[in-house]
Amino acid sequence: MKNQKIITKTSKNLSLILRHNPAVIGLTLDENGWADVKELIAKFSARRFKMTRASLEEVVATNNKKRFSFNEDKTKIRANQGHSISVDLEFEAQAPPSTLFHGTVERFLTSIFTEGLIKGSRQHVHLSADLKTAQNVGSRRGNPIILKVNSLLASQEGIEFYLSDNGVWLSDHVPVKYLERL
Ligand code: HQG
Repeated sequence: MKNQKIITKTSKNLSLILRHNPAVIGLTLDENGWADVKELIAKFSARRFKMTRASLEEVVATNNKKRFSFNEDKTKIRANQGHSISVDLEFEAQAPPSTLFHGTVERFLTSIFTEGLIKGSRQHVHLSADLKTAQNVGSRRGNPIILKVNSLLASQEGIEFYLSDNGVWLSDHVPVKYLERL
């Protein structure tokens, strides 16, 4: 259990560092969001708490949302999605399932049904292929409201969708006409 606590704490710190603020430990990411693993371990251990390659590998392997990935030779690591800093994750647009879902809360609905789904501080709007994930995402903020996205029509009409390495569907903006409250 103690180990699990450290893993969770490490994961939360990594989300902050690799998605939002690498400078907090004096790190820089390359243009594609990659951090050098040796440098990350050294700088993380110096400013946070002791991190080893083994503990980092465990975080990557066991993370419930597969938030992080190594490159092929495991010299670099990055977050798969969720960034607020500008990085190019090299996503290629691809055909989405005909329906996608977005979990939100009541207080955002007026604005969402005025301007569509916007990315806010993140680099993309986050969508899911399954209802359950959208429910969980909405629940982070209160009683979840689920929006159904007519992604088939949207993609036919030129809206682009991307799939992150950890299975999150992303888009730049989803206009109101493709949204329906469930
Ligand atoms: C809302 C977590 C007003 C949107 C989750 C959401 C997810 C609008 C909030 C991932 C709006 C943005 C992303 C508009 C959208 N007016 N509000 N026009 N358009 N919104 O956190 O989707 O644990 O950036 O409904 O599980 O909640 O970090 O996005 O409520 O997968 O890996 O603006 O973050 O994953 O909030 O969550 P967020 P999200 P991690």
